[in-house]
Amino acid sequence: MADYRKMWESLGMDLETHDQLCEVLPQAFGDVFLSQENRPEAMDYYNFVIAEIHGVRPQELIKAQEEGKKVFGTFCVYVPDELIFAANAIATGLCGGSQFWVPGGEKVLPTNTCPLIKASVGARLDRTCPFFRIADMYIGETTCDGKKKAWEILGEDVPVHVMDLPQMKREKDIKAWAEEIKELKKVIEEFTGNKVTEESLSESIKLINNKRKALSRLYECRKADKVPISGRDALVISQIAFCDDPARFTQMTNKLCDELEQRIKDGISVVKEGTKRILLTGTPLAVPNWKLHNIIETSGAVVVCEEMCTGTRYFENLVDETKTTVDEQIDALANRYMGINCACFTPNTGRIDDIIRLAKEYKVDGVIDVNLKFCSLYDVEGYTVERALKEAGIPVMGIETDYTDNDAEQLRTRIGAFIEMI
Ligand code: BJ8
Repeated sequence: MADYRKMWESLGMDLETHDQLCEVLPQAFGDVFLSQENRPEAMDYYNFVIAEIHGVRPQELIKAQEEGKKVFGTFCVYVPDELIFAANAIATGLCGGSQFWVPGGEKVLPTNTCPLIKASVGARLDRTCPFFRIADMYIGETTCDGKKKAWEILGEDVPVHVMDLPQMKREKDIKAWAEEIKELKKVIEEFTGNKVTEESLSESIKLINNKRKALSRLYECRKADKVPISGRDALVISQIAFCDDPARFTQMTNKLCDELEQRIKDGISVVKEGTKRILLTGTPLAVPNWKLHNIIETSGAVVVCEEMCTGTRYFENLVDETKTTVDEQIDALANRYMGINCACFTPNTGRIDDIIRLAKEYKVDGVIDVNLKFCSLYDVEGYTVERALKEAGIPVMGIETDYTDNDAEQLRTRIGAFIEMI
């Protein structure tokens, strides 16, 4: 990795602790990714992004700030990035996926809080992630109780705007979400000093839709009988989508898809014939959480789809590009974002329908329903998910895990047995 110490220092980071993270990440990436055979050549770009994850993109963001742009750190896939880019600002995802940050979060949060929240808070308070230092403002939402309270703690350290996400999907809830988006527009305009116009919003709607289309094309390739890309590689691409420059990400992902489509034509697969195909569903896998994919794919199966926020929930459904006034565009945004099926909604039958549909589309042999420890939303919904899958005759296994490696062997045994059985 190039030397970014000066930059990290100027961000007020704790260099000593951060060095420990820099030491373990390349090893983990090497073990999980570079050890794979027959990877698509276009993965080189994503390898580079991960190798330089605390360097290249942070440097770009700082340069943009020097040119007068604001950077917004966003937490959940309900936050409409389109508005941020339309105000000539930059959005970057902030969810934390490493155990490294968890103890920092536990200093201020109860231990029995989900690791995603603890890691995100720890990354900020321990000053060990450049993205958390760079963001001028954080945008959170009211998806779950843990996050709602975490914003109050983070708000003491950095400006935080919280969007009040409705928890039902009635007509009036969609209207309420449109109002929240309008409110966010005001906040962003004031903070950046830039106006969101019909033209700029129309442009950014296209920009983000194009990213969705590229991801959707990637997932389409994973439906092929001969699987052209591993689940691990697809996962890291989904994770990078949250922080990369959207136009470049789209271009690189389309380039990768060209290669994958050629592989499909040539009948090239990254796994041998008969390898069991798995759909993962549940709580998101924020970067660098590669644990489950790694276990599954080194136990004789391949992950072909993720019904997750680091997966189909992130890119399915486009924002209507035909609207011509800002108010109509905001309604279109509200409609698209309220179509995401997070377990914080009640009822959330759309998610069950999605899982069954995806299981068929990706021709999976089994579904693994994963829950991050202490996330009661997905834990409770697991009951309905697993019942529906059983009724549909699709083998399913529920697991609960966190970011540590303590349960890796136990998971390997259980997942191995599941793969044997299906
Ligand atoms: S839209 S899944 S990204 S909220 S896992 S922090 S819910 S306790 S991450 Fe999520 Fe948005 Fe929903 Fe997706 Fe809380 Fe559960 Fe933790 Fe969660």
